[in-house]
Amino acid sequence: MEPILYDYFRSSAAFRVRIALRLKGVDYAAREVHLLRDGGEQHGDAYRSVSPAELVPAYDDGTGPITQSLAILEYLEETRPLPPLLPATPRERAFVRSVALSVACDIHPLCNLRVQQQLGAAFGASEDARVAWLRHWIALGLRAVEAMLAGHPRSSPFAHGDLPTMADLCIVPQVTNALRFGCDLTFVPLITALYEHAMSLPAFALSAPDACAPSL
Ligand SMILES: N[C@@H](CCC(=O)N[C@@H](CS)C(=O)NCC(=O)O)C(=O)O
Repeated sequence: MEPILYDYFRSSAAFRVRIALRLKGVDYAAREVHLLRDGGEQHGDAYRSVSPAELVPAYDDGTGPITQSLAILEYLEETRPLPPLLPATPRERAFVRSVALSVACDIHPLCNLRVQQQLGAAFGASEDARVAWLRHWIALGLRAVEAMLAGHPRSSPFAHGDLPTMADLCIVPQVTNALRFGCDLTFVPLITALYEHAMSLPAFALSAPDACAPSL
């Protein structure tokens, strides 16, 4: 069966997987789960049977749905090893994973849609307050990632040398979100250069929200 990606164009977690699928040349069918329509299609019974956590992405190649973008990336890496998204040695892989997890575990969850909705519903946070929240956590997290890159001998043009890895697949969507929310990125020059380089490549540019927005 043709693999299915349960997807939403603005989802940065799904963006990670879209890049991986393009880099690895996997043809797939995107199935939109609209995170805002009708109160959020992720909360409907149909999608809950795919993702009990009610989050995108999910990926199903016929073996049953896999949730969590990093688990999907690892699965793709094991089942479709070329081109690799992890480097050759355990120490290098640890670096790549630590950068990827810094984005996926330390920044992204604080900025998720349901967190923003709860800030408004339970604490009366205004739109401005929610944007300030997002900018705060994104800046804090990206500052850490910038320092990790600065301490790494091969952090150009990608986080680990000449080829994209899971680290870049997490950084680039996070920067896309940061730009969307008007974050000042002048204090993270390595990340900014990495983003610009990555987005000059089709696998990244064609997976970005602007390129994947559903046509009206
Ligand atoms: N850790 C999960 C995070 C998934 C996630 O939070 N997805 C967001 C979109 S980027 C979502 O579905 N949000 C829906 C909501 O907050 O209701 C992963 O990496 O896949």
